[in-house]
Amino acid sequence: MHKKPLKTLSTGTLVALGLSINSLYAADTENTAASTALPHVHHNTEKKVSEGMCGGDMRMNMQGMVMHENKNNIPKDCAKISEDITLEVKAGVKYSAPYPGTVFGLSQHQWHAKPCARITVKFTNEDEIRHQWMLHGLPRYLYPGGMFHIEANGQATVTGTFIVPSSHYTYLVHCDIAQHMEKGMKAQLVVGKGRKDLAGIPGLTDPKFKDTYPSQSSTAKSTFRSENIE
Ligand SMILES: [Cu+2]
Repeated sequence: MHKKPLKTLSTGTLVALGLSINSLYAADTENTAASTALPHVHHNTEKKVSEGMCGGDMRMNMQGMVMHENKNNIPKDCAKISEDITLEVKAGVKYSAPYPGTVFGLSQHQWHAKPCARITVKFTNEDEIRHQWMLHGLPRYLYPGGMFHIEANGQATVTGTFIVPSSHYTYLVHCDIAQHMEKGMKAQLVVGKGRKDLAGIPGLTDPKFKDTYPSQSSTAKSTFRSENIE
């Protein structure tokens, strides 16, 4: 396999590009090609590029992508799938409206499922920018990095499926694009009885570190949502 397209970009450049569709696609193609034909060539470079982003287990099209999807591998601690549920999740600036101080939001910031549930997430992004529904804490033998991840490009719907293990657990869900979690795109998936609620879930829990400048906070609010303040 010829490596010229990847060589023209340094690893640093690719990392800087982050989740740019083109760089991800190039990295994934190179990775697959290398693992079948030339297993050792450029291995380190490719590994760095794909770390935390793919690892070959990714589906992508013009609408966005799904990473580490799992429809059929039942976790080893589950005898069978306990339930099949679908979560319809919408993302966008407009869902931040009920939560002062946030800029982005989700139609819901908490979901419930049974242990060993198979969960399909239908993720609709109503903004013109990218958003993600990224969940952490899954078993790593089934989900590289313990992560399941959907990304929807502007105005697109992307659907993906994963299966949770038998543990009662509260999983972090967020959008990993810079500042989106801090500005409201943080949520939790409670499986069974869950554990402790996570901090800073809009409408549910207080942030770990509260703002200490209330006057500035109210100024920002009136600027950002001037249409609500007549
Ligand atoms: Cu986002």
